Amino acid sequence: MRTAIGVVFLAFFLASSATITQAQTIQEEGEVVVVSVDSTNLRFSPETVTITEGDSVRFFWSGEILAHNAVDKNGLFDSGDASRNVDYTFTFERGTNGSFEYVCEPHEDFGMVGIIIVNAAPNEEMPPIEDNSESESFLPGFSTVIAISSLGFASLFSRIDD
Ligand SMILES: [Cu+2]
Repeated sequence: MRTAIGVVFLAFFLASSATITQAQTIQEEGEVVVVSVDSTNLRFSPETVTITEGDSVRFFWSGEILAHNAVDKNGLFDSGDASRNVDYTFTFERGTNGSFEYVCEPHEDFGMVGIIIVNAAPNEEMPPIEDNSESESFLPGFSTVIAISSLGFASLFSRIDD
C-alpha cells in the first residue's frame, strides 16, 4: 500500500511539471509585427504599431534606394548602422509597457519617425501565483489530469495485488 501511495505522488509530480512546462511555453509565444519602409522611402510603414508585452517588432526591409535604421530615442533598441537591407527583431519583454518613439537617424529631419505602443500583458498571462486556488483556475484541466493518473495507477496496483 505504501508503494501505491508513492506512485500516486509520483503521478501527481509528473502531471504538475508537465502542466507548468506547457504554461511557460504559452507565455513565451508573442506576436511579431513587421515594420518596413514605404514607397516614398522616407517613412516607416506602419508608422504606429500597437502591441502587447511579450510581442516583437521586426524591422525588415531589403533593396531600399536609401539606407535606413530604427533607433529608439531612449536607447531601448537600435537596429545598428543605417542600411538598405535590415532584418532586426526586438522583443518587448514584460515591464516594458509604454510608448517608444524611434527614428531613422539619416532621415529623422525628413520626418522618418515611428511610435511603438506597448500595452501591459493581461493578468491571466502573468506567471502563476503560488496559491492553489489561483493555479487551479489558471491551469484548467489540471486536477482532471491528476485524478485520471491517480485512478490509472491505483487500478494497476490493485490488479497486481490480486
Ligand atoms: Cu531612413
